[in-house]
Amino acid sequence: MSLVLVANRAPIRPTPDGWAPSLGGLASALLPVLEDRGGAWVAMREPDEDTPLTQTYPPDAPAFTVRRVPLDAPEYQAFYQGMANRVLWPLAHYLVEHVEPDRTFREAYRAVNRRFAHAALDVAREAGETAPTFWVQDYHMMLVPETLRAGMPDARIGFFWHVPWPASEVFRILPSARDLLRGMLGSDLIGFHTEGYAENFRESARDLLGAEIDGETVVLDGRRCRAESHPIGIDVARFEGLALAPDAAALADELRHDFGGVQIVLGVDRLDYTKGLLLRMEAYERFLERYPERHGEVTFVQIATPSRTGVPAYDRLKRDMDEAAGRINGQFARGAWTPLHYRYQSFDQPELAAFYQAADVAFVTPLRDGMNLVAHEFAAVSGARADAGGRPGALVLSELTGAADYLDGALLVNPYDADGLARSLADALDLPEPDRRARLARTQAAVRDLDVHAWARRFLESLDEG
Ligand code: GDG
Repeated sequence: MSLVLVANRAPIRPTPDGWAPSLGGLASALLPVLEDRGGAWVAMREPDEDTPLTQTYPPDAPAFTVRRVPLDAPEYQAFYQGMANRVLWPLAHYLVEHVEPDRTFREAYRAVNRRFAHAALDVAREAGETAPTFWVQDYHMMLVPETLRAGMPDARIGFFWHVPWPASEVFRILPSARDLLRGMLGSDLIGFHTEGYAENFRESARDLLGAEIDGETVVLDGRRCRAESHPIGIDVARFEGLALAPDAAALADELRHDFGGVQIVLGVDRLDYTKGLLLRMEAYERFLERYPERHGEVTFVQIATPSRTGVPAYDRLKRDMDEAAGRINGQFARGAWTPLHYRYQSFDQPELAAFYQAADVAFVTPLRDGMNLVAHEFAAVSGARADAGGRPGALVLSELTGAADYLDGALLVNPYDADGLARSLADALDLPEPDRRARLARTQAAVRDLDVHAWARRFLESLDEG
């Protein structure tokens, strides 16, 4: 039976020489599944985008269809920049002060979700399917399952939620909380990164809708929907391959040289207030104040990839980060030593892998994060390098990430505790090599176990069985 994926972003992007897979874990995990099973991927077309509404892929041996739902500028603003990015995103991450409930956002979200669901139903019908498998992705699409269920009662409907599910008392802040829950409960199976998030979801359904909970299953109006933990991972082979590519070690050496040959602490994040970037900068300042003997021996490289520009909170964060970076270098730089290298730009994956490889410590301190794949990528690259005789890196990881539940061997920290972060950073830099190696090997084993291809297989198997 074929598979119809519904996700905000399309799995392929136009390039100067045709089409290429989109970057990111989701496309790399799900493209092979779609190529194998056949079916379709339904995604948004942004207002300024010039892509076909329907195309088959790959062009030379079509295996599946990409169907785009075109959004005009006001819809994009209210549905995507508004409801998704200014309401659901901060709420899921417990950052309630950023939540801006707004009726126009809510209405646009409902209308756009309906269009996504109808596009998915159309594409299935055109293929002659009456009971396909739908797999809906993330917080942009909460109302899609309900409409799919009404249109095709016999379909199998899966949903994956990529961010944290907050405590029921936090989720209920939303005026549309009950509608959103009902929308999701059109699914047969909803996957979360951790058992904690799945439990919060079940509690929300019980508290707000009066649903019954039977083990992992939510029962509402006689319909059953399972909420399970299905932790996502990365394309491990791809990152290990990047680490071991012929010029990878030379590229990493070059970076180390460019940064002055000192110990490197690395942060890689989308520029997003959930990632704890400002507190991380403060903690690094604290570290420099507390350990003057380390001046000249360490540098902090923070890569912040531009994200959601035009949303006021993100534009504000950009200014605050510029200010913090200026302050740190202004106060602490001496002679040829630069304590902080702040890069507001994106890099291609081989470059990113070179940064992972060059780093002594990855400093991953989100305030909340559904999983956090940067931690996985760092461990995969640094681990592959260490296995090939290179230096192992250490991972400092926020305990408020999904990854902290799984990545054994990481040094766990509270991202709100600047003193604790400063101390952990010093500990990580001082970890004796055998200890680093042993810890990294444990983390690497966990990362391999969560490989994104296994994630997709396990989820779809569970959906098929239920
Ligand atoms: C959401 C959830 C969950 C970053 N800068 C560059 C670049 N990246 C890539 C990283 C990594 C990805 O972006 C970031 O993934 P994360 O998991 O860390 O965070 P979100 O983007 O917030 O993802 C999260 C995830 O969904 C999956 O379910 O883990 O909790 O919030 O892959 O490598 N990639 C390239 N250049 C960059 O400059 N090429």
